[in-house]
Amino acid sequence: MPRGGRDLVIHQSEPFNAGPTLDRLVEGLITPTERLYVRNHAPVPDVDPQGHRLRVEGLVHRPLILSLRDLTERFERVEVVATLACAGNRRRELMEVADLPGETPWEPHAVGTAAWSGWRLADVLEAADLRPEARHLAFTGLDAIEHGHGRPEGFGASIPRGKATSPEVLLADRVNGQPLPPDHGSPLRVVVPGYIGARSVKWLARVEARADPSDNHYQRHAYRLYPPGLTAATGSSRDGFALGELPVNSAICRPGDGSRVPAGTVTLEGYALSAGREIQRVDLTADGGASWTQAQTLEPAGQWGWTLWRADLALPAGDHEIAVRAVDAAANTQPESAASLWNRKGYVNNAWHHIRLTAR
Ligand SMILES: Nc1nc2c(c(=O)[nH]1)N[C@H]1C(S)=C(S)[C@@H](COP(=O)(O)O)O[C@H]1N2
Ligand SMILES: [Mo]
Repeated sequence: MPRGGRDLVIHQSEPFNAGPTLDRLVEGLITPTERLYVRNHAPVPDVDPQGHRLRVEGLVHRPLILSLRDLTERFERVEVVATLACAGNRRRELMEVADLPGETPWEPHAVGTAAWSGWRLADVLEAADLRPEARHLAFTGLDAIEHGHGRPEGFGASIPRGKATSPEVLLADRVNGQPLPPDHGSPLRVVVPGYIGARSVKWLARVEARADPSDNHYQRHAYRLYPPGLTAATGSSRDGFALGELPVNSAICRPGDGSRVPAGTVTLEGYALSAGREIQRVDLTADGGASWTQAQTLEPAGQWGWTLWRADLALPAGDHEIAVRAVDAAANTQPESAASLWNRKGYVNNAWHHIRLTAR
């Protein structure tokens, strides 16, 4: 798929990092493939689907080498609607609190919802027959990433065995009814619904059953949540913990921040999501949290998809600051301030999302 002609805001062109305009993000429950955000750490590898082989090895009784045809013939094809969100989604707001040198200032657009299809990782692991000592499943991609030390390595991640054997985790070769485009991991990727996007490894070459989490840079050192106060100058990359499940989050996508709107009833729209939990409520405030209006939540996109919402607020002429927060089925909700969440890599900002509007 050509990269030009898409409605994406480009943060970096090589490696490609881009997300849709917020206005178009919530046009439908399913995000059209050309409007899915792209987060690449290195140039897209050119992988021939026919020649591609997936190795499943490590702590298994029966190591496997699988072509796409083997996957098709041996395993049941399933489709899962899932929202993927980058750990760096909404980082720009954290960068307003304190600088994060070298990091991408993502708007709330590093998120998208698609119908992923392929095979259950659980079924493939059953065929490989995991040994009892296997506690983590590690994934490696075919991209070649330079860290400035040692040889280039493929992007990697791992997830715990319990998640890896859950039915929603896929080895996917299709998205929204079409083969995966190169930017999204052609010909095969992992899709881990409910986890930070970084665990959904693209251009997947290898699944390794291990006793411990992956040693790959992106599992061991990056994508960790650091405690407050730790900066690049203090602490080591063993501080903090490796991120997995996403927290409850929401954002206002329409109207855009800074818009002028006619005074009176203003309709706001956006999304809310929580890792596999139902969104029970979406609250909006125009007075800093003194009073709240409940949004109407539209049909959710299944257990692993986001919930779109819409709310009508009465706004008299003047300047307004509107904030949103969501509440999930476990009563998890979002903290008020981004300042309280600032962390050294700028991950998982789920503070109330604000926009400014001028009504006249
Ligand atoms: N091989 C590989 N897999 C990868 C990445 C990558 O750079 N290389 N980026 C990860 C990150 S950080 C995210 S958020 C998602 C983004 O998936 P998308 O580009 O299909 O939206 O892919 C993940 N999988
Ligand atoms: Mo990410």
